[in-house]
Amino acid sequence: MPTARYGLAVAVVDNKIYVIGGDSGGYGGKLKTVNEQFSIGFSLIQPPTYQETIIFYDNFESYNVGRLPTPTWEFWYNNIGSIVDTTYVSPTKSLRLRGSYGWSTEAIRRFSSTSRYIGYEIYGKVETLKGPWSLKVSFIKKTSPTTDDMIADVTFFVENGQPVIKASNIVLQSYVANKWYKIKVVYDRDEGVYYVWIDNVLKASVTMNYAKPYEIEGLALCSEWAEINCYFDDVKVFEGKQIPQWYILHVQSSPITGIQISYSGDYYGTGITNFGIGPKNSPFTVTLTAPLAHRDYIFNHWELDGINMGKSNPSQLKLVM
Ligand SMILES: [Ca+2]
Repeated sequence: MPTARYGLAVAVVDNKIYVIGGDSGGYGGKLKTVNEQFSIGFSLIQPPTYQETIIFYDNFESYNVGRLPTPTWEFWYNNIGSIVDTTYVSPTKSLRLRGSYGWSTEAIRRFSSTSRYIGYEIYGKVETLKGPWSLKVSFIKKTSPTTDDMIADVTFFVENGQPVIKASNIVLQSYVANKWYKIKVVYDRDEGVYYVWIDNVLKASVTMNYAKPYEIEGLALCSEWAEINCYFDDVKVFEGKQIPQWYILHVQSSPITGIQISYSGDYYGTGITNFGIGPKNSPFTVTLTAPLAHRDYIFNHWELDGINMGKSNPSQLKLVM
C-alpha cells in the first residue's frame, strides 16, 4: 500500500487509495505556498457484481452435421455454413459459418431480457488469417432489410498485416488461426459500458453510446467479408441481476489529521479526518472537497494508489462495483 507521506488527506475505497496531497516544497519542513484553481476530476470503474442467469446455451450437439441449426438460429442475410464434426470444444460438433465479400453470414438467436446487465460467452476460432474482418460476435438489432446495429461486439481483424481481436475500436490482443478463443462480454446497458474477457482475462471496458440498449433482439455469430471459415461452440447468453454492494469510503489524512473534508453528490456532509462515509450501496458518486490550506500544508493534488491523478481541490469519485 502506498504511504501518503506528504498527503493532506487520503481516502480508501476497497483497496483503492485516494490521497489529497500536500506540497512539501522547500527545505527544513517549510512548505511553499501555492494558489491554484483546480477543476480536474477522475473516476474509477470496475466490472459490476451481479447474479448470472442463463437465457440460453447451445453446444450445437443436437443438430445434424451438414445442416444449418435452423429454425433455432435465424440467418438474416447470407446462409453459408453448417454443423460440423471436424472441430469442436464440446464433445463432437460445432457451427461453421462463412461470409462472402460484401455479404456476411450472420446466425442470429433471438432472446429478450429487461435486465440492466446482459452478456454472452462463446468459443470461436478462424481457419485462416485473412482481413479486413472475419469472425465477429455481438448483440444485434435489425434496422432495415439489409442493415442492423451490432452492439457490444468483438471482432477478429487483420490490420496492417497484423491479426488483432478488437472490441469496438479497441485492440485487445493478437490471435492465431486454428485456435479456440473463449470470449465473454458483459454489457451494462444503463452505464453504456461493456466488459470483455478473452480466455478469462479481463481485457477492456469499452464505453459506447447506443441509443436503444433495451431494444436488442438477439445474439449474432458472424463470418464477415474475409470469406473464411469461422467456427463457434458452447454459446451462452445470460442476464445479470445486480447484487447490492455496500462500501465504506474511508477518508484519512497523513501525516496530520483533523482536516475538515466536505462531500456532496449522492451523499452530503462533512467529516474530520480520519472518518468514514457509509456504509453505502454501490454505485454512488461523491465529490470530496479539501481545504486549500491547513496550517503549513497546502492542498495541491489527488492521488490514486500512489499516482498523481491531477490537481483538483474538489475531486469526484464515481464508484461502480
Ligand atoms: Ca459442441
